[in-house]
Amino acid sequence: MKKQWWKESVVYQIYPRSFMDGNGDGIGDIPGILSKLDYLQNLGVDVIWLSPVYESPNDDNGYDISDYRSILGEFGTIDDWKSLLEGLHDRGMKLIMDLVVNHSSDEHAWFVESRKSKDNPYRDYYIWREGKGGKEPNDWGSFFSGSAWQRDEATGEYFLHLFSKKQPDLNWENEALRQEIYDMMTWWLDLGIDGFRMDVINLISKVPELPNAGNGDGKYVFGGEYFMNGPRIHEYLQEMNRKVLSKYDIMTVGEAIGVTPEEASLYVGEDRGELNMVFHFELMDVDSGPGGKWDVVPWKLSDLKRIIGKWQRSLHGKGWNSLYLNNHDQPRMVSRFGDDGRYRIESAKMLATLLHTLQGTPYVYQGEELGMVNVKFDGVSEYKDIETLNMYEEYAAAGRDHSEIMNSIYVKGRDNARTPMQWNGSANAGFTTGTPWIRVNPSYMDINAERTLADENSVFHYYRKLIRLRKENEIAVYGDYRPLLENDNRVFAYVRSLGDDRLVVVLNFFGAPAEVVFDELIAYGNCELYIGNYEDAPRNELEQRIELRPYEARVYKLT
Ligand code: TEU
Ligand code: CA
Repeated sequence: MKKQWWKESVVYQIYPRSFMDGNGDGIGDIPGILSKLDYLQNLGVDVIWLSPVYESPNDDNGYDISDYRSILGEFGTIDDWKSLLEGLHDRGMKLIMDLVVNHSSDEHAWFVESRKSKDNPYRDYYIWREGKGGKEPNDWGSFFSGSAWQRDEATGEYFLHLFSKKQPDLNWENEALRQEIYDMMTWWLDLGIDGFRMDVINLISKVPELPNAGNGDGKYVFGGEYFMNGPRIHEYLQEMNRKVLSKYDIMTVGEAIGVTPEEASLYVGEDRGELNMVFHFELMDVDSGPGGKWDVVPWKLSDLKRIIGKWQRSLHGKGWNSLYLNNHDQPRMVSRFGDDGRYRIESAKMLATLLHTLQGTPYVYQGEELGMVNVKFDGVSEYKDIETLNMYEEYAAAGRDHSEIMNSIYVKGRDNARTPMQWNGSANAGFTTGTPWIRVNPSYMDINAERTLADENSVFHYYRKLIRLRKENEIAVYGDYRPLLENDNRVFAYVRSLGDDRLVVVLNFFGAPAEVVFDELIAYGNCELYIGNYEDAPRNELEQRIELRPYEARVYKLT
C-alpha cells in the first residue's frame, strides 16, 4: 500500500459562515478563522477543508458561485485568504478548497451571457432544451424540490438545475467550458493550495439524451440513473488529472452521491489517474425510508456494520476511504447515531473512536470535536437552508402534517450543522458580537470550546488523543480490517492488523451495558489500552468475555 501524506492526515471542515465572525456583522469570515488557527493546531488536525468563500449570492450558502476567482466580500478579501493559507502553512497545516463545478450561480457572467440568446457564444456552457408540450424537457426533480428545469423568458427554452433554480448545471460536454474550469483550478493551485474537495463531482456527466426517469404520471422523479457516474465521468476526471491535478503534490476528495464500492474503485484506484478519495452516502441513507431523506426511519447497527465492512474490504489495497459521519449537509452525529442527552460525551467519544480507527482519512466537521448536537428552532421561519425551506413549502402545499414536517427538519435538516460554532458561554456563544445570521443553538451554555478545553476528560481532548495516536501508530492508518462479533446488534468490533501488531476495537453503540464474548482468543503477548472513553477500563487485559458500559469504546493494542 503506497504511503501518502493525505492517507496519514486528519481533515477538519470549516463552514465559514458559521465558524467565527471577525467583524461583528453576524456572519463568519476569514479573519475570524485566522483568530482560531492556534485552536485548530491544538486539536492536531492536518488539513483544513474550507467550504466555499467565493463570490456568491448565497442562494445555497456559497455553493452557487458567481465568480470562481474572487472572495465574497462578507468573508473578507483575497489578502485575508492569503494570510489564512500562510497561517496554516506556517503551522504545518494544509488547505484544500471546495470545487463546485457541476453548476455555477445564475449570476455568474457565463450564465448572464448564456441566457441572452440561443446563439450566444456562452449558450453551450449550460444545458438548455426546448420544452415538450408546454412542459419541462423531462421529468427529473431537483434535489431541492420541484422540477430540475427552469423556463427562461428571454429564449423560451429551459435550463437544467439539479439543485436550486439559481444553480444552473454546467455543460461538461463543452470542451471550452472544461478548459475554463481547468484554468481556474490551476489558478488556485498556483496560489499554493493543497488540493480540492469536489462538490457532487460524479454528477457532471449526464446521459446526453436526458431521458425521462419516471412512468409518465406527471410527477417529478429522481433521475440519478441518468446523471450519477455518467457515461463520460471517468474521461473528464482523467482529463482533469492529466491537465491539472497530476502537476501538483495535492489531495483530492470527490463527493459522489450514489456511488458503490465497485464504482468508487474506478474513481480512487491508485492506477486510475483520477481522485484520491470519494465521499459515499451509504451511511447517510441508513435512516432514510422509501420517501427519501425526509422519510425518517430508525437506523440499524447491522446496516452500519455491513456498509462500513463492505467499504473497508472493497477499497483495501486498491483505493482509499474517506471516513465521516458529519458535515455541513448532515445532522450532528451525536444526535443521529449517539445520545445527545445523558450519554452525550460517552457517545461522542465512541463515534469518534470508530471514525479514527478505521482504514481511511477521517474528516472532522466543525463542532464535532465539542460534541455539538442538533437544534430545534421554534418555527420554520428560523431555518435558513434552501433545501429545508423548499421541502417545507412543497410538503405543506401537499397537505402533509405540520408536526411531521417539523420533525423531519429537526432530525435531518442541514441547519443542524450550520448553527454557529460554540466558542464560550457568552452572548451568541462568542461567535459574534453582532446578530448571528442564524440563531445559536441554546446548548452553547453547556457545550462550548472554552469549557471543553478546560476539562481534560472532554470530547475535545479525546479527539486530540485519538488524532495523536493515529500519528504515532501506523497500524491505525495502514492496518488491515477484519470484523469481529459480526452478528452482534449492539456492539461494533473489529481488528486492524499490520505485521504482528493488532488493534482490537470494541464499541458499544447503545445506552445499555453489553456483554460480549469473542469467538476467538485474540489477546496475546503484550496488551495495552490504546484508548477508551471510560477512565477505569482495564488497561492491560482483554478477556475473551467483557462487559461494556453504555456507549463504551475500548481499543487495545496487542503486540
Ligand atoms: O451536496 C450534495 C447533496 O446531495 C446534498 O444536497 C445532500 O445530499 C443533501 O443535502 C443531504 O441532505 C453538495 C453540497 O455539499 C451541498 O451543501 C450543496 O447544497 C449541493 O452539493 C449543491 O452544491
Ligand atoms: Ca463577519
